[in-house]
Amino acid sequence: MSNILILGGTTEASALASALADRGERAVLSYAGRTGKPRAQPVPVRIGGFGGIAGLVDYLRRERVTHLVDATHPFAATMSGHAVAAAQEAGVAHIMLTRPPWVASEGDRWTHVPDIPAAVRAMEGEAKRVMLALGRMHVDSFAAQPQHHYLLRFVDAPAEGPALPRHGLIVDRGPFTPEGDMALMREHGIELIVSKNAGGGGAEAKLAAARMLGLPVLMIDRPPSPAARVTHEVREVLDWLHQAADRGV
Ligand code: 3Y8
Ligand code: NAP
Repeated sequence: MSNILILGGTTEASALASALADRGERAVLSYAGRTGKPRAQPVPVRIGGFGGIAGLVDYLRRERVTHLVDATHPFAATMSGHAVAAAQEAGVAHIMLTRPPWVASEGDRWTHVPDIPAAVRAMEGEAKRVMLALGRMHVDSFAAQPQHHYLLRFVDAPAEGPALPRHGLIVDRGPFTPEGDMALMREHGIELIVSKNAGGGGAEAKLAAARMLGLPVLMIDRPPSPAARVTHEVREVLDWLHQAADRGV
């Protein structure tokens, strides 16, 4: 009998949880606890860190997890590194369920930067109206470029105001729509969008909106991903689970 731990926080993780619930598989979805009211799931949910690699190894052993599916966001690099190491140490089958990076298409005006600090450096220059669609965790880095007016979008209302002298704040969770993001960009006179290369469908609306409005995008490339088995398809995770089970792992 499989006992699956899904490291969640993405559209793909939720889709996998639904597929496993439909099949009556035993699974738990794990959130870090970054948001106040994470989306309800059709499988049991646990919330909070494990306590590093050692904490995750203890959890895997204590809960007799048989399969670990890392379906975290491509920028959740620490969690993904811990998952590979802990699965190895605990002898638990491991796979990453992620989504391919976005690739610029006809009409896109993207400038790629390797990481958040490079994005901050690229913001040198005269004041602009910028949609900083990075969520809450990295906003303070942009205080180094206070000349811009930033439009921020957080999942939850922050306890205190962001450390940016000129900003507007939207509290909303995705998935978003191109029409909604176009209206937002027009309403706020946005001249530049800053985005992580998250991939997937839940955050790409802003890219379609930028393309339709002919706006430039500063695209932050993903951190390196650990060496591991990777798939982009829920179907392939289900096949893997049965193969692994057949092999008795
Ligand atoms: C807590 C769980 C689902 C998953 C939905 C996806 C899509 C909507 C789009 C913009 C970009 C951003 C942000 C974003 C999206 C999905 C997905 C995705 C981007 C929730 C969720 C958790 C989080 C954490 C949150 C971060 C923040 C990032 C907002 C739930 C809603 C910007 C990433 O306030 C905070 O501390 C928020 C932190 C990490 C990045 C940041 O640096 O602020 N996601 N987002 C997860 C946990 O606790 O383990 O509350 O239900 C999940 C989703 N957010 O099941 O439907 O699949 O990516 N999330 C980015 O891509 O740049 C918004 O505004 O255009
Ligand atoms: P991170 O920097 O890679 O991880 C930092 C620490 O947070 C981890 O070491 C772990 O703590 C804890 N953690 C992370 N994900 C967890 C999970 N699913 N369950 C339990 N603990 C978790 O992670 P992050 O970038 O802060 O992302 C946190 C969550 O938000 C993840 O679920 C991710 O999928 C989701 N998310 C992130 C982004 C983003 O842009 N980063 C976007 C959308 C969704 P311990 O060391 O104590 O175990």
